[in-house]
Amino acid sequence: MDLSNVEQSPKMTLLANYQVPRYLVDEALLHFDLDKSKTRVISTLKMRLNPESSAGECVLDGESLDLISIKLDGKLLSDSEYEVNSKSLTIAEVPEQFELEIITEIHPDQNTALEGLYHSGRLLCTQCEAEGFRRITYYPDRPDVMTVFTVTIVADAKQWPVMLSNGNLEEQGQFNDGRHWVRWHDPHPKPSYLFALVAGDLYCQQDHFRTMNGRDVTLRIYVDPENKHKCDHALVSLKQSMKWDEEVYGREYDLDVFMIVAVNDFNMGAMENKGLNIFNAACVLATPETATDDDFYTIQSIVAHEYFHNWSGNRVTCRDWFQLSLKEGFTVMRDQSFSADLNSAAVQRIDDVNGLRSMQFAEDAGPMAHPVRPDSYIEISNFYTVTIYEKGAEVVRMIKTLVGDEGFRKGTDLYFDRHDGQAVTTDDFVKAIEDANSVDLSQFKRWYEQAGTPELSVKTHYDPVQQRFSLILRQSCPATPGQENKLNFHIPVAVGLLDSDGNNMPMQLAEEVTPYDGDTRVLSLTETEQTFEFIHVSEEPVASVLRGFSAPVKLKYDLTNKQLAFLMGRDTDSFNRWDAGQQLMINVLLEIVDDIQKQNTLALSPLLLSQLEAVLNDEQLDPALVAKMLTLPTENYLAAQMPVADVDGIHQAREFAKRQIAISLKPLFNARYESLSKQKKYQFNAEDMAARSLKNLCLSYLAATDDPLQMQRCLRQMKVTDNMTELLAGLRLMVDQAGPEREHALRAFYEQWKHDRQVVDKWLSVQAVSKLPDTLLRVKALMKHEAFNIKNPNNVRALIGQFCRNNPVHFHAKDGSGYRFLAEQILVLDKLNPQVAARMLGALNSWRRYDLERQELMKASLEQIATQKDLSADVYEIVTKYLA
Ligand code: 0A1
Ligand code: ZN
Repeated sequence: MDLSNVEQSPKMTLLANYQVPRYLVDEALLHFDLDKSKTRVISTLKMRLNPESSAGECVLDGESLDLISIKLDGKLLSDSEYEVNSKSLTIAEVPEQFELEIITEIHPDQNTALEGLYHSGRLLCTQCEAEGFRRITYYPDRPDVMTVFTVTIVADAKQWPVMLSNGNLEEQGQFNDGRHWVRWHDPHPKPSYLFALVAGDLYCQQDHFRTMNGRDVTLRIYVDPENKHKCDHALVSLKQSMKWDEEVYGREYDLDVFMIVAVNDFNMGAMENKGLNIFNAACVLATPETATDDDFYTIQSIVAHEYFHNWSGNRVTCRDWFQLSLKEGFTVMRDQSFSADLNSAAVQRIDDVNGLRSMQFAEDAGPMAHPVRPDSYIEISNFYTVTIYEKGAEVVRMIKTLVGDEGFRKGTDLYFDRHDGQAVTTDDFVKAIEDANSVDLSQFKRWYEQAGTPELSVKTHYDPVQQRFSLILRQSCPATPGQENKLNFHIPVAVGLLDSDGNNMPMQLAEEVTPYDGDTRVLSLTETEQTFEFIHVSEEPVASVLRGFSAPVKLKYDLTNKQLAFLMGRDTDSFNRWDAGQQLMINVLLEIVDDIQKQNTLALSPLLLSQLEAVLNDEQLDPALVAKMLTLPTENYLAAQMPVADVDGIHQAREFAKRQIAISLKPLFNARYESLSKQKKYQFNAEDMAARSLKNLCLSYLAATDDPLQMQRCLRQMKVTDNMTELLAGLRLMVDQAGPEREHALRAFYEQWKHDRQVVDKWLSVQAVSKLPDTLLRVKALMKHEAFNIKNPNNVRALIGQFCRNNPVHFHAKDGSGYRFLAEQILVLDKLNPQVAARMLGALNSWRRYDLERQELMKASLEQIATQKDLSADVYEIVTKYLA
């Protein structure tokens, strides 16, 4: 019986209540008799009292398990000697050192939550982070219990020819009855969340990597046979990651084999199980024909991310789940700098900041706001958030900015060295950096403890007689749930000063005797307000503040549109150039929204137009940057800039601006499109990707002119291209124009690609984000299409998720239809897969930022969910926090 959902009023876990585990597990021998409907697990645990604790009952976690028997030191326990409930198994008395043998049965094919051991397509696989191992067997399922695992798997040899677990393959054999067995041993002690098992009829592509100390590591990717042509990119990415981690962090791989498995049903992107990473198929499989440049890019970074966890997460792991950002923030920061090193650093930074601002800032300003190190949770799965990951990465990045590249490396060396094999805290991480650099980061640590996005306001003053320029920096941070008043942060603010020709000016502070050598310098803001006074400043400069986005703050710096245009054209910091352009666009677009509200005639700022023209004409500028600089902020991001989001006004303003830009610069878009259209075989490299991104951007502007010829152009691009990047870009534009061409293009696309799940998900997504008025009806119809299965998280994200998150005009339709649709789907999903259901709720995170009518409608939907009986802890936690 599935007991996972019976308990109501789920309880809160507090960091303040942390206690060391009472019993430790030195060794775990797991024996699996695999079958998709009933798998038998025999777990033999060598346990002992933790010397840091004191004797008492032994409590093991366990959920949705059929308990068959328990033996303590070889003796079968009777019913009275233990107690089981839906969450745990308690043995009243155990000696100081003992062996437990527990037999349980589980039902992988009934596991739609995709936690623990589950059945996906034709394979069996596990997902144990954060608390899935307790759905496999009774165990102290917490990251600070680290164990050496030996895993034996027995199964029918025909149905399950490949059987994998962590570590190295020790032995294997055949039985006479058609079954076979394997034994895997992982010599590195690990927490249960890193356990993995996979079985199925899988194709394997193999490669090798020679480590810096000359050890040969076998690399294997396992996929469904129909995907055997899709492994090359992931293998290349893996080798790049292994090399980069050696060169940049001195980290070498530590087993003889490294395996990656692709599965179709997966709640997240991928999982770093020791030596056996399991990936959502969409995050690892790619060919130029089936995957876009963005997919290739993302796959490279996720492969790297999971690989980097081998040190930042596995060798040194988290003491408890409040420390999740210890591994995630650090590892995201590592994968971001890997991507920056291998591709364009400027584009990487722009994308990272764009993502942070649009997702994390919204989370930090909403009802689920929590610190990078939270101090309470109801359901830990809800804390795999953009705050833990992306803001966590920014926090580590700031540490690096403060201690410098070399200092940071010294710090991470000490951290890995000092804590290898341990389960530690974010405080331990910071301490290692402090000790290696003799710095004091105690104030800085507030970034881990306080939620909310700080505001950084900038004022300047120039004294032409004294030739002094003052930069007055001020910080504040809004209240967040449970945190009324905030203490000052330690904010690293990177600044440069530009003269009227756009040259960097010297930056000598008044208290310094020698000039500062460099174009950008990092100021530390630690008080509420500080003035930094620069001397020998020969003309009034324009300050370029927060270069490279040196801290995750909201910058309040009242530059005029003219000054923004100047920075957009001249700043030597690429990030700030882009950012000035974005701010200019925001100013212009919000003015248009205002004109729409006042029913004024609309016009587009000639200043913006001339800046965009200059960028488009700049042949020296990386085409990838040109494309970024010509991209208007999203409707969602614009909504977040208004006190009350005006959904329809924003949509109309953005469409208007886009069309005006397109019409005004049409000859230029045309020319650039044509010059980038020289047929060239697809390659995944920064230069070609840049060209494709600019080409597709030009096409999207051309399509916005409503010139019917441009639709022909989209069609032509779809016909002649050899890659998904250009094919999908064409389709996306066609899907926004009603008419027979649209229907034909969609049908043809589906016919061509219906055998390919990754491509079919794209087909669902483009329809979900269409601007056409009947989109919700279409989405509902697609839910009945053969291409859609509500049990598959990728399908749900592609269709329902895209509609709710990336189609604001339709999701926020005034009649509330979008909200009612979401609520209905969440209630269905919650019974199947609580994690996916809870994630979908995120679309309502900012519900209090809309007009009162919409707020009422959203609230009604939230209440409809909240009053449902037997909600999962996942959905319960989010919905109650939203309504609080
Ligand atoms: N540790 C993984 C993310 C992950 C978390 C939970 C999962 O299942 C609920 C799966 C994956 C990572 O950071 O890549
Ligand atoms: Zn991770």
